[in-house]
Amino acid sequence: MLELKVPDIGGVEVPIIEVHIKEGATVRVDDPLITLESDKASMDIPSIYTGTIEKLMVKVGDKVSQNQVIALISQSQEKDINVSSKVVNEKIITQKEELKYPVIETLNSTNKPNKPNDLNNSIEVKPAISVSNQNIETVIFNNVQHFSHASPSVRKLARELGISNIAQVKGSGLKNRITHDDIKAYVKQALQSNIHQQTNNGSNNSLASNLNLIEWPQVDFAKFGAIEQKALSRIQKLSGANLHRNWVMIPHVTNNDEADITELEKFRKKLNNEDAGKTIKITLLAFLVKAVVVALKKFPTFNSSLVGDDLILKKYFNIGFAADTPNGLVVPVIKNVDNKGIIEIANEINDLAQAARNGTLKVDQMQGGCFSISSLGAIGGTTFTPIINAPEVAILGVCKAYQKAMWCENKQQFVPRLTLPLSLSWDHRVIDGVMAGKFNAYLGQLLSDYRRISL
Ligand code: CAO
Repeated sequence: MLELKVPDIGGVEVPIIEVHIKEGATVRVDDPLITLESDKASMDIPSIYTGTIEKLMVKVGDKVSQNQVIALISQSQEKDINVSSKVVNEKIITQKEELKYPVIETLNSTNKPNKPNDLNNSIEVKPAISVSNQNIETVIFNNVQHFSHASPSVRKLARELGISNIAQVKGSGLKNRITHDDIKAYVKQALQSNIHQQTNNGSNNSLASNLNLIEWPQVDFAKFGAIEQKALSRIQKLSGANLHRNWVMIPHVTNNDEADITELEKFRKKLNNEDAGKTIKITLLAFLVKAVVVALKKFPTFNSSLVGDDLILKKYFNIGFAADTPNGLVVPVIKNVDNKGIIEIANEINDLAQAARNGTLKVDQMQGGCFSISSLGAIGGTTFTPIINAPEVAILGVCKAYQKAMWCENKQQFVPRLTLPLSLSWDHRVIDGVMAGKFNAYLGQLLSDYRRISL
């Protein structure tokens, strides 16, 4: 029985991050036994014997130093391929050489090998590694094709990018060796299919972990003054998670435009005066909902959802509207708006907003939306960026109408016109700027002269 020991690694204790062998397994010369990783580098410790691992003496997380026994091995009769301590110096090795000899490389280097330090021949295990005087700055390319298929730096990159099993990565290098580019291509593909999957099933997987962001700032606010801690409501947590996903996943663009609603507002007031005390108040929102549906019919792409590489174009017209409730934001949906008149829509807005505020909104009253409207008109503002309500592809934000001085050709003077700011956010994967501009302009035309709705 022979001992497989840690070679000279520079007089330091280094943690084991991977153990490549198990008891009973057969290893060959140059097969990696364990991988060590310091702050600066990772390295494989290769076997110098061919045989069967009888006893494994270490585990992941153990800190090891020179001469520590990694495993006991019973040597097979197969003649060991002598591990050459020859290191390829000061030249870029050929592919043939690369297979034969270990190459020393710093973690931050490109493919060009660095000049190695001298190998320490006094240790029992003939090392296929080299160390600097102060720190482990070097790693070995260990090209035993039948085992690891990848250098330590490639494996380190894989670990950093969250690949738990490097065997899943297809190697494009010599003898299927996995390269840095293979790792990057694998991660890119995984990310793309993850995004597709999330688009398809609306799941809220943590993309953030893939974004490699720095940590969120931890602040002791009480250090700076009095504070009160209050838990978010259930609705805030739910809507917040949805809004966050939508903001991160959808490339938003917002077009701002205006509509002259002077005549529409006169008409609305007239209707409300006629019906005063009889039925529900007809709100501007009801007119907006109806006008949006006419615009959706003219621009069907706005009434779609992106599923993988396909657009699902909807032939029904369900419009959601953001309702502010004491517990947070909800979006009730008015179904089949194209079959409803303004008064019916106004009634439904009233009922749904009431239910939203009472907390009695049913799940199906918030489902099936095609397009949403967020109206802050009663409050104020000039423009804002509404967040698209996935899987919808656009949303209309409305701010407070104001009197704008408009040049009147006939009268050759400025006249006050009630002007409604329209902020249209759209998904740039589905809609382009020209189409969005046209949609907003068309909506403006409809609101400016509501007779166009019936055309
Ligand atoms: N410009 C000027 N005034 C407006 C207006 C606009 N764009 N929109 C509404 N108003 C006025 C109305 O005319 C009404 O005034 P009168 O009582 O004098 O007629 C007043 O504001 C109240 O509006 P309303 O009763 O007509 O309600 P609404 O249809 O505007 O809104 C609802 C209903 C449910 C959308 C609203 O109550 C609400 O919850 N809004 C908040 C939406 C929200 O939270 N959006 C942000 C989402 S992102 O966080």
